[in-house]
Amino acid sequence: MIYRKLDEFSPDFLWGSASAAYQVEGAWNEDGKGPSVWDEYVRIPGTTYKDTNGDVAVDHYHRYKEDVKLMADMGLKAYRFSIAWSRIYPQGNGEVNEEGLKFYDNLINELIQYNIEPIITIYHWDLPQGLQDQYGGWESRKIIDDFNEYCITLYKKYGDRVKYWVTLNEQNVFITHGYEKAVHPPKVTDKKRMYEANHIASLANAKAIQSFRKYVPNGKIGPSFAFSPIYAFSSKPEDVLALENVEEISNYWWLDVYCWGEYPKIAWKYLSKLGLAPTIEAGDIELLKAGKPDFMGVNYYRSGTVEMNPLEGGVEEAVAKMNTTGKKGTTAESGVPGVFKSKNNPYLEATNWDWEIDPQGLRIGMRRLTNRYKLPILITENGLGEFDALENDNVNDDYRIEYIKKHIEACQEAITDGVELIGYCTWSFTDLLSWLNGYQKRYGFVYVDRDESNEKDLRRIKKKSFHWYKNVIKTNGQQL
Ligand code: BGP
Repeated sequence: MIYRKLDEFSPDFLWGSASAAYQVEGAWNEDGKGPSVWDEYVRIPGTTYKDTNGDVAVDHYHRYKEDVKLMADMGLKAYRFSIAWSRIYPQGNGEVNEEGLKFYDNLINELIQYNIEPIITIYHWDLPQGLQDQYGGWESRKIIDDFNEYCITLYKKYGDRVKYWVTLNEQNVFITHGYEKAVHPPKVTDKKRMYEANHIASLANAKAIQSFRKYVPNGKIGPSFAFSPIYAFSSKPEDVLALENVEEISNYWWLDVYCWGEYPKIAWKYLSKLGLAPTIEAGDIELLKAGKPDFMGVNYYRSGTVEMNPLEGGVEEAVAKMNTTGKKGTTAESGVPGVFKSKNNPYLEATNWDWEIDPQGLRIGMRRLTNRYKLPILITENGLGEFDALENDNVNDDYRIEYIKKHIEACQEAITDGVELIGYCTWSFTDLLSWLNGYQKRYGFVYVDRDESNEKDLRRIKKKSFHWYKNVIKTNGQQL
């Protein structure tokens, strides 16, 4: 629809920003923290851009007060951050590390002092290495109880002050990257193991939500899903079928389980025929159905475009060669014969990392989610990763302003359409470590002076977008 007038953002709309522990904190082995799988993985030569790691990251662990002060200067309404499991339980289970709990306690209090709503992500990929060693991490059902214990510890400690909680960040990404594409730990390429580990993660998610009801009865909880709505490359029916295939296998496979406690029928049959569907034990479906979320967290960066891929002679590469250098056009084609083949969308510009820029895709995606699941949505991540140039202590990131502005407009259109949107968190507040792309792919409103080879002084410098977003918040989205 095209409207003459758009609905306004609600007065309590959460204008926020997000980060993740491993990408900002540093202090990787301080105050009793145990190693995570990422602390180990980054030490394997060649796994990350220029072998970067998060040992120091942007030193948020030591500078959180300065960072929160900057958030307060901006007038930020919400800050989404993750808790490092191995700060709380150094081995993943067993004894609690009080110093770890204290760090997040201080951070939460600091945020509340400035009226910034804390949004906790319980798990943003940094699994304690101890659990990987003890029983293979997400591949063992033992993790369901350990994750639940960890969650309960957090609920008891912070549930009095924190209303919004995110369970798993991008289960669809950490599972596919970890067990199919082998670009995240534990660096496995085995689809059967992937679908089994994924089912276990879904059960852990559901159990954590079930416990939440008991310990934080007035809170709101949901997972964050990496959502790319899919388009057909042409109006040819077989291309539309390819779109349906990818929605089934790459989106509904997770979303239906979160929201309905059921796997999508067509994808289930297809994966069963290939012997890839996960093992369902007695009680699993009941647990999934008992762990429904209050909202759907959406991490949106781009849409996807596909056409049909022939069974014989089609593109075989299930995993696109990723562009981790910022050299435009270095992403290779991917596809599954008989299912889909990825295409560049000729109507969309892409970033230097080949991510299509598509604000209407966000609106389309949120409408699809609303129609199918009828849940409120919290945008838990959206932003532009680009090279930034620091000149005379200024960063003129007009391209980032343009990107975020267009996506906020799409949010307002979606609200006018009838999407119930709780808030919008940009990725990210300060610059931070990009898992595979080092420090040169920047997302923040605040520049952090460091690069891959030199930690420099880690000074914080407000970019042009900082001042722009400050005004967006001040006018509750009326001035973009
Ligand atoms: C999401 C992750 C974030 C963040 C973001 C940007 O998938 O949840 O942690 O990294 O993507 O991605 P990248 O750093 O690869 O550009």
